[in-house]
Amino acid sequence: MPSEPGKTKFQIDLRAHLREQNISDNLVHLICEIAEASKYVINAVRTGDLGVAGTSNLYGEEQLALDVLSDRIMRKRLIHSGVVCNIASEEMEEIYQVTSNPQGMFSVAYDPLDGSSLVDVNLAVGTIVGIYQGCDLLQPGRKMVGAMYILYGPRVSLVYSIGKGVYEFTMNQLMEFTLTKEDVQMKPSGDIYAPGGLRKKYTEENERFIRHLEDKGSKLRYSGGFVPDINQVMMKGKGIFMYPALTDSPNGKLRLLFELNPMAYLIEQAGGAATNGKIPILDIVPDGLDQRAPVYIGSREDVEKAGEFLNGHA
Ligand code: FDP
Repeated sequence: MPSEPGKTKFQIDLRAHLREQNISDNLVHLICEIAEASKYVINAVRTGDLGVAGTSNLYGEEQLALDVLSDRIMRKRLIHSGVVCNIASEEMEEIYQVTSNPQGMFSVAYDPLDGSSLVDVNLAVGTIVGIYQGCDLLQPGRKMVGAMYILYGPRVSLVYSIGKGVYEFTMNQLMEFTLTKEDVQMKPSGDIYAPGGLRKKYTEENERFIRHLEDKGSKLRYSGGFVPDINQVMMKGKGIFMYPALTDSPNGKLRLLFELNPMAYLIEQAGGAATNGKIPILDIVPDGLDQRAPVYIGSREDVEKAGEFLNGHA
């Protein structure tokens, strides 16, 4: 990959890198706008009031909960980007139409602040984004043209793919995203597992799968934040995250459009896999914005093994 004159490859910033990817100017613009929005989200996370919607500040103005504020930041940026057709967010009940003309436009499904219940205990949270060409958001995730997440941890990192591998950028002291990892790849199997959900509500099949992971020497590595937990699996290049069906919630907890599809797209691009136990997450045809699904995502062989346990073949 050619570098900007005077810069080594790993100092290249997001915009310069995207311009080298042979994609439309609109898509470059969109990804950069989302990256810009994330700078305001991280500022809100670092300095904002902690999830006290409905309370007033010193001036008697109503305070917004951080997830609501993050949603407004993202939505405003997307609306004014000039390249977005439809927007769906975990914080909105309906699709927000910016324009009905799909020409050269993209639609975006996002979770502005995933894991917001972790902010008050100062754990890592993130923004998750899926990008579709045109105006249709209710398509299988495999139709996405790009996906990304921004992780607000001790450092801020942005991990994206437009179907040409997975790249990680990290925010520097000037609040620019510069390339820190390219062509992120998952190993076929790993020794980390991150299991969401209350274990006493696991089905017998999931219980047996967990015991299998423990027997093979996998270590528990679960923070309770989907973005940092996936980031760990992806950047260590091994292991599995799961949020299974529970006895009282057969579709698990995590949402297909806002959480699972973007992460499944990124993990598949890194050579991993993501399934609901029956079919790949990216092949699920969504029947609504709020659709949920069980998920097993990470190293390919570990995800396949989950399927074997769930389908009684193990
Ligand atoms: P949160 O409720 O804190 O917003 O989907 C949201 C999410 O967090 C994910 O980030 C996380 O993986 C999951 O829920 C955690 O759920 P459990 O506490 O049930 O494990």
